Amino acid sequence: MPKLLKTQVAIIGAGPSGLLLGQLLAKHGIENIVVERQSKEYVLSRIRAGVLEQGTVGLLDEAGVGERLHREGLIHHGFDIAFHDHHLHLHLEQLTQGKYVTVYGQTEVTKDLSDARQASHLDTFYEASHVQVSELLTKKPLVQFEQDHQAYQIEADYIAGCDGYHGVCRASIPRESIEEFERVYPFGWLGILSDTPPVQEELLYGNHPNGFYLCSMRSHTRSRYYLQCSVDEDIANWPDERFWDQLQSRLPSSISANLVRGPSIEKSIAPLRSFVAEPLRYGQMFLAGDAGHIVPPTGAKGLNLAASDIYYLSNALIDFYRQSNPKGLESYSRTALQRIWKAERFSWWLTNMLHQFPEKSGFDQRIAQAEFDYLCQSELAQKALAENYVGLPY
Ligand code: FAS
Ligand code: PHB
Repeated sequence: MPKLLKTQVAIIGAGPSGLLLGQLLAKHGIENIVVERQSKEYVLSRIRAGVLEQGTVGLLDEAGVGERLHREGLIHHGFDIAFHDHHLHLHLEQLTQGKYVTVYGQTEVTKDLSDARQASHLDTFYEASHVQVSELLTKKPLVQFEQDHQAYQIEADYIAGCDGYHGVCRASIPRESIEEFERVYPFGWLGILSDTPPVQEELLYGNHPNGFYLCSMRSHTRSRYYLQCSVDEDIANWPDERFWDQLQSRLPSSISANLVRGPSIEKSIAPLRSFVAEPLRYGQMFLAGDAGHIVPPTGAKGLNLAASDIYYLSNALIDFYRQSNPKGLESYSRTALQRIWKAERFSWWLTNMLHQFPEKSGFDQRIAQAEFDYLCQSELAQKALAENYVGLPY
């Protein structure tokens, strides 16, 4: 016999989207339950995004989880782009009249959010299996799942599908009620984490004849590097030495000697895709974050788009419960999708400029070179890139 639970908002997924939504709703007295398929340890072990827009930082502050972020996060006023051996520095603060980004790993964001949720004693079910959502077109949608051999059923007013690209929520929407747009890239990113000082203080995105590379970091002593690799790459073929050799060969000659090698503490391959589902609502269920869209990580938009979705959805739910005003819920999908598609465009554009496409013709490669040359010569082009990188307004 299932244990019957009731709540106002049932949140599927304890990644950054789900946990951030849960904190913002709880702060306004809106009951919510989070249901997560994996263990808390597994969720916190994932190494993903690294760059936060100011809007994301502001939302984390509002959720009451900004203290460690402000203490340990690194403010970055610019970043570099290299094309073969040519180096361009983008002064974000000058190009955007004072905006900047913060380098603080998604792992830390998720940890801060899950610690805050635990401290708030809010209902959270980790290691939930057989998660199902149903009755989505009724006023009382249901979430069913099992945990520790006990069946549960949650009756809610609304369901927030924050369960990522491979989650159950989007998959539960009838095919005729949702449209999906996708572009799969013919390569992946091979990422490595190492306790070594970053090769330079700010991020460096590079396009080299052997492929894209990114030099990022988590702190002054922990580096995060990525190499473009083939989409079916076997990570077993990438011992640390091969990674370091390949990265060093792609770096501009002016800094390659500064690369400090060390043992990898994490190594993984992420596929790259652009993906959007429309609309981001089905009956009483809303999709937010990776459950509704995916961007190639080139523009550092994935996590930040999840944050703006949660900004729109949390405010819409607060207006509904506090002011009996449903307008935000009715317009959530349209409002969120407007910002999503602009971030999809930016991420697609930067990915095309910075990666080597196996099937690309000489014409396409010269277009990518011309994009970079135009960027180097035009402050207006740099301003356009910078305003997207720091994050377009909500
Ligand atoms: P998430 O995928 O983070 O979280 C969804 C949660 O739902 C997970 O914990 C999952 O276990 C859970 N779930 C799934 N199915 C469920 C079910 N049936 N029932 C219950 N729970 C379920 N973005 C960047 O900006 N920069 C990067 O470098 C970057 N690298 C990435 C690398 C990888 C491998 C991936 C997959 C993504 C990367 N991203 C990056 C994007 C990433 O940061 C996402 O945008 C971010 O995790 C979005 O957060 P959520 O929407 O919470 O989705
Ligand atoms: C990262 O540090 O993981 C990172 C930074 C910027 C990106 C993608 C990933 O665009």
